[in-house]
Amino acid sequence: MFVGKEDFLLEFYAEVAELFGKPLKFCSTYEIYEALVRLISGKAAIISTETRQRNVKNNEKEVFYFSMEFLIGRLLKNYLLNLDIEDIVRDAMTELGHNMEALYQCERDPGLGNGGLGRLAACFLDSMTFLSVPGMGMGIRYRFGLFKQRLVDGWQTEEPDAWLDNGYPWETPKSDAAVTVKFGGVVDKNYTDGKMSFVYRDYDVVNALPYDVPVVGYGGRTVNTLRLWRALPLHEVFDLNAFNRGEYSAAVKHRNDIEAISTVLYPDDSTPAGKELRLKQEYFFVAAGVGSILKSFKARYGADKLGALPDRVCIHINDTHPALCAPELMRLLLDEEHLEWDEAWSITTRTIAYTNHTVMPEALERWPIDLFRQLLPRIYMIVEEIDRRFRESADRSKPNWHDAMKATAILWDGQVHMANLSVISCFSVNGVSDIHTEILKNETLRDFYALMPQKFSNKTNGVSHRRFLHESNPGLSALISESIGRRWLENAAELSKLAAFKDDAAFLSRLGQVKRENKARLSDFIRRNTAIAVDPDSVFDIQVKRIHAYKRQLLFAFKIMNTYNALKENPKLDVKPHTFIAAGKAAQSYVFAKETIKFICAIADVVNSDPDVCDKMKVVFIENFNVSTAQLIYPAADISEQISTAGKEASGTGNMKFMMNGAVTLGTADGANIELRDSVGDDNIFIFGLKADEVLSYYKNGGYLSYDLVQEDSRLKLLTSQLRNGFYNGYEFNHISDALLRNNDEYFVFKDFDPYVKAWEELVKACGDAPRWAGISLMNIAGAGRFSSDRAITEYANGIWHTRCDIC
Ligand code: 26V
Repeated sequence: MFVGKEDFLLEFYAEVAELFGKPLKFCSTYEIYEALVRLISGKAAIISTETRQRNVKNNEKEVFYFSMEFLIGRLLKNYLLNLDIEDIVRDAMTELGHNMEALYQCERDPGLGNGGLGRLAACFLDSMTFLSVPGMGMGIRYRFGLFKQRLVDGWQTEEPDAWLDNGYPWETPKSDAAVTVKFGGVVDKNYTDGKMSFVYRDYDVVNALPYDVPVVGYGGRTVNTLRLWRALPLHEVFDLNAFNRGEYSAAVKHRNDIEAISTVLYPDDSTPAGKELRLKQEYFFVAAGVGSILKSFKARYGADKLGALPDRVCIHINDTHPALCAPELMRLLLDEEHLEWDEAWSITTRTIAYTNHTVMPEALERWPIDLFRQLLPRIYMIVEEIDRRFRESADRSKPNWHDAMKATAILWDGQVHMANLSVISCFSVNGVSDIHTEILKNETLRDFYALMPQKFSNKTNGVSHRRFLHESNPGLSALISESIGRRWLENAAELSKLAAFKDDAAFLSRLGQVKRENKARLSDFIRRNTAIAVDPDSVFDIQVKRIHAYKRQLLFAFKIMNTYNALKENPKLDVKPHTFIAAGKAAQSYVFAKETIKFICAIADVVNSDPDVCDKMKVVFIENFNVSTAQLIYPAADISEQISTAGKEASGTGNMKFMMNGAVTLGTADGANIELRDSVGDDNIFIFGLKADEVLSYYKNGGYLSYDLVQEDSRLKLLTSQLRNGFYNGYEFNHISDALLRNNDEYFVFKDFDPYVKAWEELVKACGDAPRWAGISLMNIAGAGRFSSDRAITEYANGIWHTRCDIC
């Protein structure tokens, strides 16, 4: 790409001249950053064209990964590393007097997702591209990403994330690929020659304009595309009469109503989001994406070859949010391509695959039928017909057939059940960890599993080890490469070779040094952002993730307070100095989660200002957790807190990111934690607490009374009384207290408290033995290969998509 620094500089000068028409020395840091992005984008465009030509030549089947969320993070450093030109560019920039870190900081981190699901989609794009899986990501170009979190007196406040304000130099609008999407209106049924046809009229039209972002794969062989759709009016409608009456907002209402569709990302909510705009978003990007796929398929293979669609295309839906892909593809095949139902259904159900990401009943999508029918009348008719035919097929001779029908119906109780629609209309249904898939098969989707077991499989999640280890932790990356060579970047399984260094004192000491440097880096960040001074030589015990009752940030908080209470009672207590770090956003309307943040901040206030304890412990809540802050946090962790109520966390992916950075997991037997344990062995992970079947049994049969448990445990008694007796600067935590005592502690925080504290004490003991600890940490890095998204994507490509996938 660039032979050396001089070669790079030549092209860079040309880029600057073309972009800004002024000498480099008059350019701002931001302009230098922008020119760099444009230069790399240009190179990516060339590889992207080559990728497409190669795929066409080889007649490759393509995957379209539909996701409402893509948390891609900053791209510049990642792409320079993937193209192996970071050193050259760094040298060149230093020569020009520019600091590379400052240039990286210029990039906005697009927050186009809520958490794990959105980041998983981005890791998958990275791995698909590295493995040359032909494919594309399909999403929405939200003008505002997830809100920015600011803490005011310990309370979360939300600010809009106007990430596009200075433009986003990685994106290119593709007006020739725009698609028209229709909403509302009326459907007429016509009977001619005994055949029914449907005429759709009086609808509203929206122009879907795609913006393409290049996905640069490691090694620079392949560049795929992330296509983000923006909603615009098809024709400019300006109400001149309204304008002349001085009603300026009425004059532009048409434009605003349409643009609203791609204006803002919906946050995860604590209540089901029965919101019309959200449904509009889902249909908008599905119709745009499926429309464009069919258009290019026909252009390439001919309209008479639609029967071959499942051999050439796989549509993957990331959770149920894009589930309308099925009825939309049916609509196009029936109404525009004039296929018969059976043929259209056969094509559709062999083209689409579905991943489920949660078993939380309140998170399973459902839409009120009235809203759905009015917004998408033709799609509703098709859903009704899918539902009718599925019910017809039910075997009524089976005992309990009525219960099974209730559990599997798409239309039930006035609602459209999107998970059921997805299972019925997809050829593949997968969970995201072993235990999650088992729960899907045996509980959540058991009636479907009984009917169609062949559809179900497990694909345990994975994360990009290139972003979350190589890019985020350059010290560790260099140490690994020095020890086992650079092949691990392409084949994460090679990390297992590190196990050979388990008893190598020199190596372990260097591993400790790297961790110390990462902790110092995070300590600096904390000092700059919170004014709290933390000791990089203390144990960094960290929980970072979305705030939710089932993830049990409360358990972490109570452990911290219990340690504080114990120290107050016995100041001579021999505890290793600890820094407890939490971060994560709460959904705007989730009152309990917001109170949890306030609680952790209140604990931080008490602990950090108490001279009796503050050289033994510090508590920090880091604001605005996002991909960029995550990349600073994971490499600095000693302890990774993965403490959800067993059976609730589908997989978790933070657990994997911590692990590959040498943090040791303190966790429950939940999600992928169980597979982390299989990978590192019982000696290198600390698992505690109720098992998923025990939790289920308590839900079904009762037998747990949180109030009684509190009476029996003096630690819990003190902790609960502090919640309401004004201990925290007079503040009373009523939502937390009610959830634990009046609502009988739905997530078993108190039940798991004692085993949790014991497991942590074990862990801290291990931590005090430096060589043993370094060995445990090393075994975690060595065991992390399985959790690379390269492994996950290889399984998707071979087991579901049946596409090309280069073995690493
Ligand atoms: C959303 C909500 C919203 C309403 C209240 C309850 C609730 C519970 C969970 C969710 C998350 C829905 C989907 C999701 O983001 N799942 C996450 O997907 C990750 C990638 O597979 C996985 O690692 C996480 O365990 C899973 O929670």
